[in-house]
Amino acid sequence: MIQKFRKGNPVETCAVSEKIFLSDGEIPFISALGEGGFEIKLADKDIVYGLGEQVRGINKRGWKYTSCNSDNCNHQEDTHSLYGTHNFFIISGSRLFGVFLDYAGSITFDVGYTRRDTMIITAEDYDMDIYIITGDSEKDIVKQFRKLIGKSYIPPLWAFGYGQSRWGYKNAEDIRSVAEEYRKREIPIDSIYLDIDYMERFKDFTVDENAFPDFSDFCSEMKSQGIHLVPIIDAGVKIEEGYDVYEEGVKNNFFCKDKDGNDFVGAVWPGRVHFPDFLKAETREWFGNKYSFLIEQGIDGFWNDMNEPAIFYTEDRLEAVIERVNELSRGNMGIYDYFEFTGLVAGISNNTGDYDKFFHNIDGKMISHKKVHNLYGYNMTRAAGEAFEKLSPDRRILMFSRSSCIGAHRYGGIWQGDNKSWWSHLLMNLQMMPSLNMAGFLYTGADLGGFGSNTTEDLMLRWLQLAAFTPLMRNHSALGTREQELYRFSNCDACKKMVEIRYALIPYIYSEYMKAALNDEMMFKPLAFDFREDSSAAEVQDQLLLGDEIMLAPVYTQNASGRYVYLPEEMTLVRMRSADDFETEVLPKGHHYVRAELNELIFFIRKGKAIPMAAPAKNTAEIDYSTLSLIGYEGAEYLLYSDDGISKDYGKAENYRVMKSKYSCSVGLCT
Ligand code: MIG
Repeated sequence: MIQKFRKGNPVETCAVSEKIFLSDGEIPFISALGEGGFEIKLADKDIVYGLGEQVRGINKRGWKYTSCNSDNCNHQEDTHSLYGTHNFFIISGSRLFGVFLDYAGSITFDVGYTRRDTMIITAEDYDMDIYIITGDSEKDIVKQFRKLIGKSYIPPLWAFGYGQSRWGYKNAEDIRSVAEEYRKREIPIDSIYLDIDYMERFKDFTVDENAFPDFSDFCSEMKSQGIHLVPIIDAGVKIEEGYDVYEEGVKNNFFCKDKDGNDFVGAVWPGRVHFPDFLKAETREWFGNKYSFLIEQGIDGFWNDMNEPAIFYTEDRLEAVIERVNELSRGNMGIYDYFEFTGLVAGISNNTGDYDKFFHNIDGKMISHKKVHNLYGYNMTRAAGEAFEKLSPDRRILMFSRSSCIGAHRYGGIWQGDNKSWWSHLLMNLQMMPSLNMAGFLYTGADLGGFGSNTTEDLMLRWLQLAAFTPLMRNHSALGTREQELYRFSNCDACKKMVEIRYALIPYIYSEYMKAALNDEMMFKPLAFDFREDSSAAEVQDQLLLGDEIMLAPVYTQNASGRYVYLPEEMTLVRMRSADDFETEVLPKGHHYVRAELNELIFFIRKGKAIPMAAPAKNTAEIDYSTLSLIGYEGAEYLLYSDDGISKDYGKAENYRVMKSKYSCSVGLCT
């Protein structure tokens, strides 16, 4: 059951796509605080699931999280905000209920941080809709919530293939050489990403003609090798006379305004920019149609970046800081002056104080950006998604964004932002999957190998063993870091085998993705969502269930040749060195130490279940669905979903077929 309550006069966020009538009376489970906030009592063993893109464990208890979309490349235990806002959580234990706060501004969830037995929710103001969802189980609550917010975005099948990206590829030659190196070693690949350097001086919807002399020919050349190019689009539009996007935006009042009604100026990669007012339908339509510039040249996938929006500086803040720094540096700088100086300089970028310097036009009213901050990236992606419906009515286009809010899940996926090449971020990648699924984001994954800092070949190999299962499987790294294309490493052959395993698993991964999307379900679940009565399962923070068939328990520590795993029931361990070199072993319910050498990917098949596997393929187009095998338990059935992977008339009866395994598979493949 879903109950909706309203406080004050909320901004329409379009997070919810089903109309629900307001309930009268008291809000259950939540009590009001004097200042306008809320509190929820937590019993000793209550678990708090959700909050989407946030640091820390699957159980969110014991920290303070703020929904305020931030371009923050420090994803640490003490981080409060990342790029997305997903104000949905479930409390499970002494009571079971879900809460969604439909709100566009900054909001803080103190989940037993100040007092272990209390969750305290405070916001900038209390103009918000509050949804309380009750149900039989966590899964039931998630399903009701997902129905409320509308169907999740569905990408093309090729977006489930391996993608290679790096900030620093400069021109067609660089891209060709990446493709060539993968081809030479026969490592499967479906996509190569174009980061900001493909543009002419970082201008959206331009291509640098020196770097890519004939872009559409280059797209076809890559397509003929089975490779999709995926360009980045940034939120800020460069201020430059003669640049059509800038000029049209100014002429039609498509940009956010400052307090005097002038187009607001910020600085990002292109230098001085205006920010499109994506909260306006006309701006969305205009900006969304601009993607056709690239679609017409053969592009069928995009990633939207810098859309929190990230602001390197605003001119007035920069001036004020420089002035103060000049004052401070006159004479001998005392130690406190020195700290003021470093603090001021460090605080120039992405300063939340800049959010009330610009305004959106919502139904003719000027609304401070601060009040609707978390809707910005969402509406950039929505602009693209709405336009794609018209520009490409019959064929899916890949879209994923950095910033998001609930609602954006209908238009695209998200990647998990600027992580680092740290072992702890491999674990974080895993821990974020279920909370993102709860919020409707199914197409997701982290920068494989780590974005910032230098990766190592063992981290890459272990990360591949998790990313082999995430819908987005993209190796991406930052300018200036160690190069991390798989062919850079001495263990390239082992890495290649992990990618081959991914391709063998794609029929299963795609099938589970589609079932989750079409039925408003989670693809990745905490163990306790299926093993509700098992108090040991409730504690597990480093394993996940994938669909109803698999349990994941990747190794995420360095120099380990195995790990402890908890099995909530008997399962079959699968230890794979390559798609056709693996062994299986039935393990009883309980705690186990499971061996997994560096080159061995381990996962578990649940009791009585089986999963389909394909023969390894060079890319998704070559996966042979006619010769799938099942591995798993004797007599197990698997409901396979498959379709052409590109058209939009999914979910027809003929897309489903039941596969049945005839033999016990503890000795290997069987059909
Ligand atoms: O200020 O486009 O998260 O994936 O490589 C950095 C350059 C801007 C941030 C994205 C990252 C991308 C990078 N971008």
